Amino acid sequence: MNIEIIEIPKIEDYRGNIAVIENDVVPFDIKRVYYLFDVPSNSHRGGHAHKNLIQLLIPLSGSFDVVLNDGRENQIITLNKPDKGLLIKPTIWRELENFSSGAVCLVIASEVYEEDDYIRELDQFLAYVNQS
Ligand code: T46
Repeated sequence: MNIEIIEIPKIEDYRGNIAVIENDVVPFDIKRVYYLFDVPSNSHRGGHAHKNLIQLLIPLSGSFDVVLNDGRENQIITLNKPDKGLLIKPTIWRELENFSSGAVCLVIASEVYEEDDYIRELDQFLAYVNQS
């Protein structure tokens, strides 16, 4: 599946840690940053795929599961370390669930927000990946 775990470089010392994301950490120019917070534990986010967008998801705090489907296989990745992010390339269906209390998901994105880039129906996504 077209995903990758990215290690975010960090500087550790007795005062705590700093993780730094510059452009060389992600394989795209950063165009947008957003974050999910105050997510109820029974909530599901995502439930769509992107045609072109590449994103890096980072659990800044707490944990959550990312359920992935590329049209051929499913995979579940638990994100729970703020120095490990999940890179999701285009045409992968994603759902985010099992948010722990206080979880914060930072997302670094390759494009600005564009609704036309979303495929929000699973059957349309499966038709889209099976035609290409
Ligand atoms: C993704 C997961 C991890 C904007 O106006 N600008 C934005 O940059 C974003 C991300 C959203 N919105 C609007 C669009 C909807 O009216 O905010 C509303 C909620 O968005 P959505 O239902 O897409 O939220 P999630 O959490 O299901 O998905 C978001 C991202 O959209 C998506 O790319 O991969 O987080």
